[in-house]
Amino acid sequence: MSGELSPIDKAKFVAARQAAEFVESGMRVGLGTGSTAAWLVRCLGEKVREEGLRIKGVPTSTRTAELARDVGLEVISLDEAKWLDLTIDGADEFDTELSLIKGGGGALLQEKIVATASDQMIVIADAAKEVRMLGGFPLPVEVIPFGWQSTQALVEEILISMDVMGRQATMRMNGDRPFVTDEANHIIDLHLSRIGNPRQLSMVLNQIPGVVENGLFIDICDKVVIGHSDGRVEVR
Ligand code: ABF
Repeated sequence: MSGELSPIDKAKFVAARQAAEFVESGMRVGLGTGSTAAWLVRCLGEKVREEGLRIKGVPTSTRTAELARDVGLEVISLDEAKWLDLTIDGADEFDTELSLIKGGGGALLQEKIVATASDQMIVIADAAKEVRMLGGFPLPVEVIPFGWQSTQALVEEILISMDVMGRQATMRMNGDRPFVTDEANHIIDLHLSRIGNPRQLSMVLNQIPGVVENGLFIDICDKVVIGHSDGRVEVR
């Protein structure tokens, strides 16, 4: 399945393969989005076909749902599952407290809903995703389309009042149109460089009426499986 991989893909693959070992028959499993999570879905597909693993998967995006079905996983909705044993997903950044930035792939809302409806969340990532302080990766904020420019102005005002480093907020685009999420919303990316107090920033952002959710995942992740390009894997 893995063939000849680039160093970064090898790191993602070994993390995903290791994390797949935490999945047991009978589990309801949240399936993340992104290239690392795609490796996980393929590894689980292989286990279903070759080892008789029986699981029900709840995808966090239409992309992941398609891939999961293609590799032979049984796919159900979160409403059908109601609660999950485990979610495994990628991340854009993680720190020593296992706080995360997610949403670079545009699926943060479903990812957060699925992860918080799970007994356990495991993040799979290549070693380059580890940071001392979150914020180098632009923080995605999902906003409803109605009045998004007013919402963006409010977000910018709040960043100024919080004295957060780097205050640029940009609408994510898809060609010449705003990017549209699976939930028909838009995403504003915050270019902050460093986020000194992620918990406070997350709470303040989510109080703005047009904001649906933001990409800071705090106290959600239980474990990180880190893949290295030489094939080593660390679990924290
Ligand atoms: C999802 O995919 C996201 O929350 C995160 O933005 C992204 C990570 O992508 P990749 O695994 O391709 O680096 O997990």
